[in-house]
Amino acid sequence: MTEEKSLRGGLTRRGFLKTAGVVTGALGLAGAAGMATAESWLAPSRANAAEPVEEKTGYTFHYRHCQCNCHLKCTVRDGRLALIEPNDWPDKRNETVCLKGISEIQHTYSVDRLQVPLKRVGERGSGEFVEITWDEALDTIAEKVKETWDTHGSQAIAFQTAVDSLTTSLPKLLRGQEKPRRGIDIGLGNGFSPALAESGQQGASSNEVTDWKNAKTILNVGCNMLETCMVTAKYFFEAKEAGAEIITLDPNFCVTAAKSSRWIPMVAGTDPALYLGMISIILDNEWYNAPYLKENTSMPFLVNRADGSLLRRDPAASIEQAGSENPFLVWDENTNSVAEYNAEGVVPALDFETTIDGEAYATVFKLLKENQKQYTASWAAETTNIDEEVLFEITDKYANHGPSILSFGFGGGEKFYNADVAGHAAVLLATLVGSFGTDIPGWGAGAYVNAYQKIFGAGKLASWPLPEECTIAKAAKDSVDYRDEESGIKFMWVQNGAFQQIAGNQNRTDEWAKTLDFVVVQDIWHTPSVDWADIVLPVCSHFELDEEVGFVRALRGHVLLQQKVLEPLFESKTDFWIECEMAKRLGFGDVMPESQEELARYQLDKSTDKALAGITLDELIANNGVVALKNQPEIARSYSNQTYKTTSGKIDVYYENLVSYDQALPRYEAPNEAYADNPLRETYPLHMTQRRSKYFIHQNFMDATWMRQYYKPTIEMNPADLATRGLSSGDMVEAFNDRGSFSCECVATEAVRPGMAVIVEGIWGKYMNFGNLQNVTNDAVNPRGKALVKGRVIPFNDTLIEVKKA
Ligand SMILES: Nc1nc2c(c(=O)[nH]1)N[C@H]1C(S)=C(S)[C@@H](COP(=O)(O)OP(=O)(O)OC[C@H]3O[C@@H](n4cnc5c(=O)[nH]c(N)nc54)[C@H](O)[C@@H]3O)O[C@H]1N2
Ligand SMILES: Nc1nc2c(c(=O)[nH]1)N[C@H]1C(S)=C(S)[C@@H](COP(=O)(O)OP(=O)(O)OC[C@H]3O[C@@H](n4cnc5c(=O)[nH]c(N)nc54)[C@H](O)[C@@H]3O)O[C@H]1N2
Ligand SMILES: [Mo]
Repeated sequence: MTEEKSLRGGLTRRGFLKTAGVVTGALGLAGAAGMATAESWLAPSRANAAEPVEEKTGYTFHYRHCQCNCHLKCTVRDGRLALIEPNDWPDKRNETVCLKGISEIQHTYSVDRLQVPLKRVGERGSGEFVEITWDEALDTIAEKVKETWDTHGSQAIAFQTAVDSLTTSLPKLLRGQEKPRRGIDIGLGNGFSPALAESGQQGASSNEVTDWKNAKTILNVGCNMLETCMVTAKYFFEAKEAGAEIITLDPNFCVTAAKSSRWIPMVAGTDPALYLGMISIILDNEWYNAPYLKENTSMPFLVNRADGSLLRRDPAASIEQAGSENPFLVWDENTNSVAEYNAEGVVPALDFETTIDGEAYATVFKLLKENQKQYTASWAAETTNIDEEVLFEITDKYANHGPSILSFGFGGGEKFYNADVAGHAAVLLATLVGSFGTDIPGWGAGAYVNAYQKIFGAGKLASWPLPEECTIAKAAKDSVDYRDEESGIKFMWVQNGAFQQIAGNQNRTDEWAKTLDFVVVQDIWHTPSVDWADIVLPVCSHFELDEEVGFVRALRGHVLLQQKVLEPLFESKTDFWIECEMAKRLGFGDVMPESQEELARYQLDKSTDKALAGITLDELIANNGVVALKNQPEIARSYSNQTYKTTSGKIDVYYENLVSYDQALPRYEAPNEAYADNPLRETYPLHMTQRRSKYFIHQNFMDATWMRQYYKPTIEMNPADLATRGLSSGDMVEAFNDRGSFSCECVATEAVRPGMAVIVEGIWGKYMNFGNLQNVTNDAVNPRGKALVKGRVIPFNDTLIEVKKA
């Protein structure tokens, strides 16, 4: 089996075994006799043992980063995980598990589990460690934290976390900057969400995917939800069976495209052109919902043509002032004069211009029409390489055969330099046809890849109170990247996530990591980040606890509880325990709850959210860890009764803060590197994008052998592109550009558009022939990022490469 060989080869080359040579006696110390390989550790328990010696059932939740958060019923025999099944939920629609969940039986005991606290002895990045005690590890860290506070200030500490550890106090206890301008998953949201002032600003959809069955036309643009949010598959098919036409626009024939009613390929990175072209078609054919635009949006607001500012009652006041305090002005068709937009009886003109006190004004709508003149349907067709007739046809369906859904992903077009322009155009497009806040089911827009998780934020748990000095520092304002000097970071605490994931252009990240004063990595497995640590803290998996009750979560319309399935393996400790120990060592005494149980009770009992009213920990325990939130609609929808938290209280499609960037209304911007006529294409002709796979959650599960048998690292290319390079499937290739290179096998597939190369992101370097795929990815910073709500986006997908035989 070549798979087996490459796994073992990988391990011997760089990873665990070499490390274990330095960490003498690590296994013995961990008290896990026989834990030399996952196989031998696993052997004694069988899923269907005839006469189990000792059997118990435990309940926990699984990862959230695949957006699924399945609740698991686990059978433990002789102290070992033996069987994992979906747990019972009050709402049966949620009883889900996938191969990743089931395979935790192997993955939990993986050879790449961190077993003991480690201290770096070699050069940073070399991965040479010696084992130390927990006391030594935590004392060393605490000393370093205090030293950093004193010499550089607390904001010199950066805390990196994703979504899978539920500690809430540690960043505050460190008083550092949390996820400083991370640049991930915010690209489209940066443009989409300000119009709706949606909290979180991440482009979250306006309704749940459960509403898709009420739609007639669904445009799914660059979202592979059947792999990236597998629990939503049933709603996808429910919609299809109910007669919805699901049209997937994707450069590649992804799994979701394959199951859609129709797949329309397009040029990657041209999503803004797609949306702008559709907007023009809608305007030209007057397919927009004019009464909706007048009533619910900023389209009738007057803009000063000279400087782009919106006209207000008091023009001198700050633009942040609430709309009701300093109202925007519109042209009232009743009185033929300017009027406050929110005054009684005003009928605002939509398509209008006038001169007031010698200055020229036009409505937002009028300016939009002018702005769109350059973005004709034929321009959009040429830019996206979608047939003009097809573009017209799908726009007609979208506008005239609703209810319609506009769905985009957090991958794909999100990871381009121009993503905010696409997001802005998308929200405009959806607004033109009246998608938001309507009473008609099945209208909506946004990212549905995580929509099935309480879009209203229902189920807000109370947060544990900490002393005032425990407050997260704001990331330096000018900082657009961790690695900028302006970020001022000296100390990185990587609790969850990785150096290889947080930025493009890995070689630059590596250089930066060498300059840091101190790095802590707190993880379950030996990810590539671990090698960069000064101190490594081994954490319990979601199955292990040192008490009966663990973390609480409120997602998918339910409150979910993590309970003990297994005793902590090896020397691992819970994230919660680490947090409490740090609190003591940083001089905060006993500010933390005494146990996770006390924390869980507090979070539930003190919550002011009506959806949690009356739900107690005891009820959760009695119901195997799953209780439905109170009074939840069967299908959740945002912005009911047309309420928006924007300045005006209307959908604000005109971005006044971006006037100086000429982006108050979306103006087309090409990708940074992967644009059609980039001269760089002569040297690096292939456009490399990354995707996710149902077999992994980013870098998570790379060490899960039961999953890895289905996948090995490959760079996927169109057969024609392999042929011109004299390559065929299975050849070892090197992918490279000026930033760096990596090497793995190539595979020919018609699913990949000619001129493109696709790879699953997150692959650990040790499973590659050499290098990390992040070595080649683009890290260009769009200067507009500073003005965007969530800062600049990392253009991972905006990358050109060449591929040759290795
Ligand atoms: N199993 C699993 N599920 C996951 C994750 C995981 O790692 N594993 N990660 C989660 C996270 S954090 C995220 S951000 C989401 C992402 O969820 P998605 O957005 O669904 O993720 P991707 O796999 O990146 O791919 C989206 C699609 O975009 C296409 N694409 C590439 N470039 C372009 C482009 O320029 N335009 C258009 N229109 N399409 C393009 C790709 O071919 C791909 O089919 O997934 C989440 N779910
Ligand atoms: N080139 C390229 N890079 C990318 C992307 C891309 O498309 N291309 N996508 C980007 C995107 S969208 C995202 S969201 C990021 C995701 O990148 P990460 O944030 O790194 O995502 P995960 O792999 O889910 O990381 C979770 C880490 O936390 C650990 N972990 C899991 N559970 C726990 C726990 O309970 N406690 C602790 N302490 N640790 C735990 C896991 O072992 C793993 O190391 O990657 C980004 N990087
Ligand atoms: Mo993400």
